Amino acid sequence: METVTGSDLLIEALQKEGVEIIFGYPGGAVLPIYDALYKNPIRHILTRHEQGAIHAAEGYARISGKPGVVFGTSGPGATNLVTGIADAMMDSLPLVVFTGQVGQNVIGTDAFQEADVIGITMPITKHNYQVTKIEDLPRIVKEAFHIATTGRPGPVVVDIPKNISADPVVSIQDDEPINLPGYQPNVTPNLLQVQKLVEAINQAKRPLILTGAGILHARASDAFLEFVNQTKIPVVSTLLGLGAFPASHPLAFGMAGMHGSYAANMAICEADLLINIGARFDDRLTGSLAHFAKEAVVAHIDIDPAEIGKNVKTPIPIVSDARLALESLNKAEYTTHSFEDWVAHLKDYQEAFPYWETEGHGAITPQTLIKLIHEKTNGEAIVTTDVGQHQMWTAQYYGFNQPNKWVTSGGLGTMGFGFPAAIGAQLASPKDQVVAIVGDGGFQMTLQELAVIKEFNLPVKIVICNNQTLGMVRQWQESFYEKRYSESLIPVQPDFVKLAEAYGIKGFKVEDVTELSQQLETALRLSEPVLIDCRVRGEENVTPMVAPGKGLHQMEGVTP
Ligand SMILES: Cc1ncc(C[n+]2csc(CCOP(=O)(O)OP(=O)(O)O)c2C)c(N)n1
Repeated sequence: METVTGSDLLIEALQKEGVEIIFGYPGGAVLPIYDALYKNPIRHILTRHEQGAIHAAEGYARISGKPGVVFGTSGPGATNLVTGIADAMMDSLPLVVFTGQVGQNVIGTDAFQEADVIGITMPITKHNYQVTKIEDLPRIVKEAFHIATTGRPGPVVVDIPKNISADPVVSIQDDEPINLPGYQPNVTPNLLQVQKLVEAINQAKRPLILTGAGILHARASDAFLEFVNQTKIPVVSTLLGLGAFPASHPLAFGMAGMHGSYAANMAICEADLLINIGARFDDRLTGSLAHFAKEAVVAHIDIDPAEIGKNVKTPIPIVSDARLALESLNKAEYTTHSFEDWVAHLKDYQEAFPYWETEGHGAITPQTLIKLIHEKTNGEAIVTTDVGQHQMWTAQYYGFNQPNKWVTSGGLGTMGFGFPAAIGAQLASPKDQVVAIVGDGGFQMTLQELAVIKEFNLPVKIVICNNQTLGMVRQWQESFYEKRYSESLIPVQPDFVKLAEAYGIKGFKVEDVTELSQQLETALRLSEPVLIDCRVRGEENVTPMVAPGKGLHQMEGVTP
């Protein structure tokens, strides 16, 4: 009888799932797994840090719609993955993460490189498993992919003790269908609830739709566009929902929330019906809940019933996949054919209170930088960001017109996310132009992955929005801590261009606004990785802003 190892079973199971790419980093407890991978056609991307691997897997999942797969070793390998796992959980990205574990005979003895991965990841995973019997491996892998990708997507961890991955076993055929009685996500909408929403739309005078990433995860932008064109309801977006609806559409009123547009926030304040499709009512979006959407009846379409009514009272709850709900809504009859006065009123806000920036006086303003990146990429690039001011300027100024081109860490707000996520995005979509817009602070958290874009000649363009500070922290200290810039100024920086060159990558430094356009164009044209260290005005702030604890109507910095 043929004998194989647990690792062989694992690789076979991954092939059955159609896995084409794995991001990871080896170590003692996963050596048997890496050995089984050695002659296998599945592509492995060796990042230079486990955090790079998991953010790359998130970028891959975000763009491809397929689960990102990660390998890491036990102990420090696994703990280095923790931030990315939590990030994927918050932003509903499907990941299947395999961690090595010490042998079962020493679990619980503080053995070398032992960490309680199950305990550590329990609150930040959709589900986790420790494999205790080799025979269970194929079933667990199958279940892990099922759980990660169905219902509300999320990360699943599979912890594999070394003896299980290394020991020989008689080859196991697993043809059983998945049987998880406790996990039956509901994806189809209740038609009575849908009808209730249709009636509410027909009665509303000032309806508004809030788009979230749920539309993007469901790949439902076409159905959504049809819904808006049919109902003529104006649309605002969350940070993560950008691109679900074209920013240039006449009914698009931009991003809402802390750094959203005044028009979008006032639309929420004044709406009489708020239809949330696939968004969490996150505090960065709602501001003070006591003041949130006071005039509105709230409808919420979400695949995760736990999100509905969690923060905001929701008389019209619809538990459903966004696409299925929209398809059903698109079949309905709408008696109101436009909300002209309401839309005109919002247009007045939009024209009177656009995003504004201070005069650069020859220096590059971050806003100019983002607008130029939009122009030079025709607004069609996949754009990833880190977290901070540059992230908010990108959200405000890039003008996402296409779905699934925007990759950012929204829920957890993870610095160091943007660059490795760009690697995963580029691997998921080799033909797309991928631009990673990063802060000089965040980039320094994961820049070792420059080795990866060099090794695989990934034509990712890295644009450092270099204000020589931890900009968003500096801004809060200016606004809320009387300019006490405690540990937010970072005067000592590497020479980023030389650093790129040290990895064998082209680097440009741009300081003058007159050179920016040309330099960007040159970099974007090259079919190789390029880093652009763009020096921007350091004292620029992201405006307008809803200060913490304030309502959306109390937005500050609306005008210069
Ligand atoms: C891992 C992590 N640590 C700390 C923070 C808190 N934080 C949020 S924004 C920010 C500053 C980011 O600075 P930079 O990367 O230079 O971007 P900028 O805001 O200047 O555009 C910090 C420290 C975070 N979000 N993530």
